[in-house]
Amino acid sequence: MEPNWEEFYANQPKPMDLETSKKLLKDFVENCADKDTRIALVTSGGTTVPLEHNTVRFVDNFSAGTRGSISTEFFLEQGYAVIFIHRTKSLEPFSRHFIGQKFLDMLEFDEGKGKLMVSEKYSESVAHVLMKYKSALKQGKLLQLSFTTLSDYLWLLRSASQALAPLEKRVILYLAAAVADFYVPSNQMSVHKIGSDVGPPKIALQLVPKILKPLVNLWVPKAFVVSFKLETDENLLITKSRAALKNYNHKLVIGNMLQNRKQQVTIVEKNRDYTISLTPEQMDQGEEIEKYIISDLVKRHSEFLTATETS
Ligand code: 9Z3
Repeated sequence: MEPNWEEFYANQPKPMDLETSKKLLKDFVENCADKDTRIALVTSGGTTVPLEHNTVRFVDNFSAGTRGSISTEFFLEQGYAVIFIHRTKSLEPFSRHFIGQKFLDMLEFDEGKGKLMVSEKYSESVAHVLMKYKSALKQGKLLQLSFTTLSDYLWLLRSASQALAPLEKRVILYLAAAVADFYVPSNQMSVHKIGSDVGPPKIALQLVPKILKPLVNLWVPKAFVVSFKLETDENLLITKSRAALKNYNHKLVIGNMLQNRKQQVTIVEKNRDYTISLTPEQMDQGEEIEKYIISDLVKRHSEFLTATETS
């Protein structure tokens, strides 16, 4: 039997900071009241599935938040306001450019003047990214909220969707987070660290309810919803993506393969599909596929807005 989403919310405790997040969401959405503002809700990174309440161990996945953080920058570039919901410590827009760099090597301190500066070598690149970041914040165009567990993610997703619902068709949901399919329900989880003294533990994972169903049908029925489908077997990508479209009745599925997700994606609609890819030369030049994905989606969102203007 398919797991029930209402039961999930009835049994999984809310994140402690949900009320604070709801207030931030409310204020952010009010700021986007202007009829011309379009908003993207971008989800990013993987969810954890804790095995214990006092969590020592958890199940996790590979997602680094690359897709979501880059896409957020391109949505902002296209004039969208963005709510970026990401896994704690996964990549974030703008700051991602400096991950892997030695932070302290980028700085210099002038003891005489008591002044801290960015080294000459880095100042142009830092200034370039910093200006974009500060401008997004100043214009009230970027809100970042974070989650760690599957349960936190699903609570936050619901609150964000509900906050955005009044903006109707102006909203695009871009669900790039790698969400766990299996979890241990709160009432079945060990309170303390699972010991090894009684032999190998038997951990029964249960199916996570398909949240796209209430999301598309109840929470944001007018929004332009785009989900992602991740596969490792190429033969399944299109059929599974199309099955998701049929099941949830949203606008688009972006299919991607774990192995080449930075180079190629397939946009799947009910009656057609097409590929967006980077050439090896574009890859070498450091181009990012998200630029082309977002530009395509923005076009599609515009067409959708025009086509439904009177409804
Ligand atoms: C994706 O497919 C994303 O593109 C990636 C991005 C997770 C591959 P990274 O963060 O990776 O850049 O490292 N996201 C959705 C994955 C997912 O869990 N989809 C569900 C499924 O495939 C449907 S919502 O069943």
